[in-house]
Amino acid sequence: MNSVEFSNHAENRDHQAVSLPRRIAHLDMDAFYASVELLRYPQLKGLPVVIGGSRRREDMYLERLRQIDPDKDWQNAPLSDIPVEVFPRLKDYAGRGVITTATYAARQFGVGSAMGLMKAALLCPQAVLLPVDFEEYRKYSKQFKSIITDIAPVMQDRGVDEVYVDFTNTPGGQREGGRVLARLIQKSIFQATQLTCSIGVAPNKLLSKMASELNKPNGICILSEEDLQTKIWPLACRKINGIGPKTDEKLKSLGITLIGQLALYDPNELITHFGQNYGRWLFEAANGRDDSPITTYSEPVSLSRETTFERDLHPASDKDRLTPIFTRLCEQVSNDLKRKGYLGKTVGIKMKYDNFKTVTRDQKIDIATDDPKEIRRYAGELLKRVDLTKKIRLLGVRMGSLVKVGEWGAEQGSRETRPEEGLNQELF
Ligand code: DCP
Ligand code: MG
Repeated sequence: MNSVEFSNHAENRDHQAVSLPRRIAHLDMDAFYASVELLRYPQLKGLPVVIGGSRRREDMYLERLRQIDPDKDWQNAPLSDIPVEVFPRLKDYAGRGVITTATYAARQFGVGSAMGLMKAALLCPQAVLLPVDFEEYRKYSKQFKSIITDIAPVMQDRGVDEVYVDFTNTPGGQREGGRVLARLIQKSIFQATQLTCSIGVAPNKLLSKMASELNKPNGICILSEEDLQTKIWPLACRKINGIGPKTDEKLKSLGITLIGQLALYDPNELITHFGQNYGRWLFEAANGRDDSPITTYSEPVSLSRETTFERDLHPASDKDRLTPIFTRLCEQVSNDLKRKGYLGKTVGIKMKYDNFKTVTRDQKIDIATDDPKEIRRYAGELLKRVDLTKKIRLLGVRMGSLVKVGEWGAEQGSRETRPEEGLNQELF
């Protein structure tokens, strides 16, 4: 898995003479990774398909394809020619990978994001299992976002498959409460990519995010303040973006499960339990109030890569396996930095033990870097600060305190490549 954390900078607020009612859209692609895969393999349309796990050897398929039709030139055949029966099935999976997403046909069996593949195999053994291909998803992500900004330029990127768009002052953005523009965006994305998305339009970001889920897939939901009690209050508190599992548990212990209950709770009580800021925010959010701005530009604050092993590994006895994995993670983070044009000034590692306890360690470094050897050296140093006597199931490397390559200025020129003195004494 790779991940990017963002901090928001420039914010965009319109200060126009005539103030129109705020119309904020949230757009979220439908079963994104899976839908992109179906563009390659249209023969899988309508079938349960889950995305997860790692890539298998292509030549394994070739062998099976040759068995099916020895005369066909499979090397040069279009991917859409691959017969459905050749695709790997969930029931044949063994390992500890998790589902990133599933097609709607697969979701009917109760499988979905974050579920272990082997657990999902019990629910839907016949589902086709495809590996993740982030490159491909990033490509489509860029494409659908650029279609949106051509139509409505004030857009906030929220990750690979979702954005907020300010319709307020965009031509047509007020028509039918935003439905006309939402339809145009949906249609334009579909025409260009064959991908569908769902859009919610509401007076603020908080409500629009919930609205976009209400008519999924390929839906539009226009939400006004009057709809709050009928459409939002019956939903579980977790549906509010900003209420995580821990808060949800705490709310439940107070007898609050639905947003409507939270909205009618005594705000002072909430402040007692959750503190001044968060307690107040919970109350306001449940009442549909949110004035957070659309931020149109964001810089990553960190880039990280991590991997969960097929089986737990011990730092001493599995050193030979861990060393290349660790080095590879550093190289991947380095590539991510280079691709995005950043240098990092903090190196961090993450380790999850076989008892699921997670530890992280990080260290500021003198000169910002994107060099894989440097990252590897500092990350190796950090290993000395964690317990290496227990088996581990996950290992991660992170670079933080990022600066744009060009903005690092004179110091960048003096960046020295250091000797690899640390490598010999590495712990793994
Ligand atoms: N994703 C992931 N791990 C998760 C959740 C999501 O890797 N635990 C990835 C796969 C998804 C993409 O992020 O395709 C977008 O996440 P969404 O929550 O928007 O899920 P989908 O787009 O797949 O489905 P939906 O139609 O419900 O939006
Ligand atoms: Mg989505």
